[in-house]
This record gives sequence, C-alpha cells and structure tokens, in this order.
Amino acid sequence: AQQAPTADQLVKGKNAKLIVLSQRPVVLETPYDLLVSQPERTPKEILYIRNNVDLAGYNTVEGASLEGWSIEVGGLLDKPFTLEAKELLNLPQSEVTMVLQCSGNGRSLYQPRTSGNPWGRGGVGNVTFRGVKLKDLLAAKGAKPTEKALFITAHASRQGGAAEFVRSVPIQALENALLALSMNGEPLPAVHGGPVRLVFPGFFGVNNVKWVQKIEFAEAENTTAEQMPRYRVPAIPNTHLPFLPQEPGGRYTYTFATSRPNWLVNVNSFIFAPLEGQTVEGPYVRVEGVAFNDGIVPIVSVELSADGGRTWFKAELEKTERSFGWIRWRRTLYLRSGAHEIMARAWDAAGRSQPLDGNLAWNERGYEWNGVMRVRFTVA
Ligand code: MSS
Repeated sequence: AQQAPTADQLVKGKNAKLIVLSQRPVVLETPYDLLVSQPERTPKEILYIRNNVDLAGYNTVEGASLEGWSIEVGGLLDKPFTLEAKELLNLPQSEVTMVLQCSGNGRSLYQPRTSGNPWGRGGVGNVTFRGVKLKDLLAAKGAKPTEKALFITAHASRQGGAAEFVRSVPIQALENALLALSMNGEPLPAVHGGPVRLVFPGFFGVNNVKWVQKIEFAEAENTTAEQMPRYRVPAIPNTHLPFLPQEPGGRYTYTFATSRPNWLVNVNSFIFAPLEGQTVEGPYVRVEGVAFNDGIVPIVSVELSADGGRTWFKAELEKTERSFGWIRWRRTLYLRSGAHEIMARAWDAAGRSQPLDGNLAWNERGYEWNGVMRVRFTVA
C-alpha cells in the first residue's frame, strides 16, 4: 500500500495506483501492469505525469478553459502575432497518435544509480492528440519563419507565479508540430497541458510544452536550465554516434559542444506479455508487446530471443508504415516447462536498433534508456 497522499489525491481523476515519484512538482508513474492492460491507447486516468514546474490549479484530468488564454507567436517570424487560443477552434483540425515518453523513462535500470526521478518503464504512453498544426496556423496568419530561424522555442505559462519552463527543438519539427486541444477524443486534461499544449510527434516528452503561452522562432537553442545542462546526453555533435559512452558513475561537463538535447525518441520495444515473474501455460507461449521510434522511418522488425541472444525469431508486426505511435507485435514461441528469459529488440528501416547492454548509454542524469528488454518467467 502507498503512503498518502496517493495519486488520485494529488491529481483529481488519476488512478490511485499510479506510483508517486514526487508530490511537488507532481511526478506519477504508470505501474507496468496497468500500462500493458491498455495496449492500444493509454487512457488519461493512467497516463504518467512529469511536471518540472506545476501550474497552480491545473492538477486535474478535466479540461481547462480556453477563455482568456492567449499565445504570442514571434521571434524570427516575418509577421509576429498574438492569438486568442479559442480562435484555434475555427481552424482545420489535425490528429496524431504518438508515444509520449519521458526521456528519463527506464532511468532506474542504469547502474550505478543516476540522479533524477527513479522511473521504471512506466514513464510512457500512447495517446492521440487533436488540434491545429502550427504550420496551418502560420499559413492562416500569413506568417513565415525567416531564413535565420533554426529552432522553435516554446515557453509555458507563468501564471500564478510559476517558474519558467522553456524548450527548443529544431525547425524541422515544424512539419508535425501540433497545438493540441484534445487528447484521446476528450478535452486535453489540464494536468497534461490543457487548454493548449505544443506537441512535437517523434520527440521526447520534455519537448512537448504544456500550457503553451509563447512560441518563438530562434537562431539558437534557448539557454535556460531545461535546455542546458538538463535534458541532454554526452555526444559529439554532428556525428552519427547516438551518444558518447561514459565511465559509469563519472562526471561530465555539458556544453553545446559536448552534448546534444533529448530530442528524437530512440528505437525501443517493450514486452507486454508474459510479465516478469509470471507462470504461464506451455509449451506454446504467446509473447507480445509494442515497439516505436521517432516516426521518421518505419519499424521493420522486432526480434525475440529465448537463449540469451544466440538465436532470434521475428515477431509479426501490426503494421509496417512509419508511425509516431507505438506498433504492436506478437509471436508464439515453443518453450519447455521451466524458467525462461526472453529478450526483445526492435529495428527500424534506417538500421537503428537497441543496445544489448543498455548501460552503455550511462549518463549522470539517466536519460534515453533503450537497452534490450529482458523478462524472466516460468512455463508450467
Ligand atoms: N511542460 C511544462 N509546461 N512544464 C513541465 O514541467 N515537463 C515536461 C513536458 N512538458 C513539463 C512540460 C516533461 S520532462 C515531460 S516527460 C512531459 O511534459 C510529461 O508530460 P505529461 O503530460 O505525461 O505529464 Mo521528461 O522528458
């Protein structure tokens, strides 16, 4: 049993079983068995929450009023403007199903322990956002970013004296950027950024700024703490090394030249069944789960191994088109009675996959874990 206050006491309408990682700011993790119980879409009642900065009065899954909410759009834009957020209701609406995943998801798997909230694997969900594409809004206003605009910087509301929360993403993110007004067919829950959230499909959670108040086109990344030194991994910029391996437990100096931000979601896969520690009927055991990447190219295979990686079997994929949402996979394996360990590894069309040893990416804040998942269970 959890200590009070429980998740439902912290955020109205949340499932009481969510794991409270922090009360202030509120950080709630979805227990793994609840996550896997909804493999299509993650409902608002169980979707994880990660706030760096709480917004007073917004701790509920109910929607928030658009009345009086305005958004400044400017910076390196030929025609800056201020938008009354309710104008968004009169513009063409678009929808995207995407993985919303904290870049700290899986952090507790890093050894030795890193700083930050000790997420298991429940800092993730698959949700459908609906709203107005930022590029459609710009077109409706007849506004264009100038040639110098290389980044989009979004600022959250500071109403009620909230501390600043600011993130920058590359200008290419404009293609799919969406000013979301709803989630899973209902008004966007206030705690998930309602009334308006700027979402960037394919980008890690941190970039999806809730309660968006100001959008700037910029020549450089913003320099507030959420952009530097936080939410970055050691890297050699402009190389295709995904991360620069560190001595686990060591210290690193994060600068724009020695690191890169947690932007594109890396390839990942989760085993949804069997669950760790379960006993299942054999010898035919159905193994299933989900896989995803940044949506730039499709996931082309998910492989399963029951012998520590010596041999791999291909799972059947739900779909082979590129997708910002997770895709489901399944495969029936023949397994003798006794103890087993299954591994799952996804590949995408660009040849990107997951490290067998996720700890290779160890970094002191524990970001971007995508090591191959292993599950131990017993066949009766
Ligand atoms: N936004 C704002 N405004 N604030 C804050 O704090 N956070 C981040 C995002 N956005 C924030 C924001 C993070 S960091 C994350 S993950 C996300 O969000 C989450 O979401 P939800 O809705 O689930 O809570 Mo990590 O990478």
